[in-house]
Amino acid sequence: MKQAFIALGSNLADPLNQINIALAALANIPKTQLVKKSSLYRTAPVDCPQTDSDMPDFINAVAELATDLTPLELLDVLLSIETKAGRERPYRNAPRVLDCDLLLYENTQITTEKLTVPHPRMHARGFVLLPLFEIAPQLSIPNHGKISELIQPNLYVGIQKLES
Ligand code: PH2
Ligand code: MG
Ligand code: MG
Repeated sequence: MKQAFIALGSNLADPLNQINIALAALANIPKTQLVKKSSLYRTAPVDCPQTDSDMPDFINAVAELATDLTPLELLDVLLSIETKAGRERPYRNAPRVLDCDLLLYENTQITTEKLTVPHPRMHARGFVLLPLFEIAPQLSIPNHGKISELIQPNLYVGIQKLES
């Protein structure tokens, strides 16, 4: 089976509940096992068009999967999980009930219109790196090196790990 990492995020319609439902949905993907899941994190919005005061905080988490699906098959399943949660896309980085991003698939690099792996902004985002580091401290990210070296003090700003 292949190793894949997924980032989950929500800041609408009871985000804590949305992320727990999404984790359960990941555990039910065909030909796939949920290997690990991170804690849930409450995170301040990053790169969102509304001012931070209007924009609700996110709940974020990361999961490790073992899968026999191809990256594009997995992407389609993730998009269907988002759709089932009621995801709409009114504009870029709009508030969302569920965002389900394929971060990494083995050590492969993919650049197509539909899919870019590693996820192009993951190496600079605390809301991805901190939960990812929690479950995979030895990980290396193609083109960006060891996750342990990407973790910098500034990434913790605006991020709170929730007790499980
Ligand atoms: N997702 C984004 C943009 N900004 N900020 C936080 N805190 N969490 C997210 O999941 C997030 C974001 C685009 O997908
Ligand atoms: Mg995203
Ligand atoms: Mg997305």
